[in-house]
Amino acid sequence: MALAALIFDIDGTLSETEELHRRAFNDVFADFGLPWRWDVDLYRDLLDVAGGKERLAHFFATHEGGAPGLADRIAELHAAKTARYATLVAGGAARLRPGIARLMRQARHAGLRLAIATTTSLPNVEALLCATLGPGAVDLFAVIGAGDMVAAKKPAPDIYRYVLDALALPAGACVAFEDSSNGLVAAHGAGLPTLVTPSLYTAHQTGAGAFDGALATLSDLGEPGAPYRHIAGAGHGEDMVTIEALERWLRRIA
Ligand code: XBP
Ligand code: MG
Repeated sequence: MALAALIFDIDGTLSETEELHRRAFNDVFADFGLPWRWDVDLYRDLLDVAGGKERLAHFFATHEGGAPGLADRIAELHAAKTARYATLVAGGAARLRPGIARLMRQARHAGLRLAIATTTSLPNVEALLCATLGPGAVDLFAVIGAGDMVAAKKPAPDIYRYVLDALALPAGACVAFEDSSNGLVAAHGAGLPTLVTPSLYTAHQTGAGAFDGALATLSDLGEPGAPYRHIAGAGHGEDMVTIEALERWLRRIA
């Protein structure tokens, strides 16, 4: 089946945004006079719960005997966090990971469609695309599936199914790009061949058996003169993810 679309996760895949999410959560805790500051180790564990609102609810329910009254203020705290995140991103705090802009450009020239399938809220997607790919970048994407557009977040496959429905394409005509095991499970649940580029917060998941079944697991997508490091699956002995390489790797598993 011919390759027709690339579907990208946002956080950790397009950019190392989780550090900015963590900062935004902590800034909001401080603004609201709340005692918590999430450090890197705690946040890595909290990322097992996909979605900022769900993460806050989980934290409030499981830490320091719960946080009376706060369960009712999650929407308010999360809205403030989303605004803070957008300010950080608009200020230039996020950069695309290696190879992302190059591969997107190549895909568009080849007539492929681009899509997003993410747990993060839509304003975060818009802020990141605008800051990294330029104003109007949202229009480069045929479909953006984000946040609460589906009831069940990753690792449920719902957001990928939503995007496939909107693209009106079978999973076999697409490749998903993910950075986490939650994301891989979600993409696989929708039947998508998936390329994994582990990120700062998911590198610890790169053990034996991790990312099993991924089309390829690579350090990043590679740039001219800055090859990716091959971790598992397809792409051994090569240096950059290109449309030609993806088509070749897909033929091998067809
Ligand atoms: C990313 C997430 C998101 C962000 C926060 O998961 O879990 O929740 O951390 O975004 P993935 P919101 O990369 O697998 O989509 O606070 O807007 O939910
Ligand atoms: Mg991710």
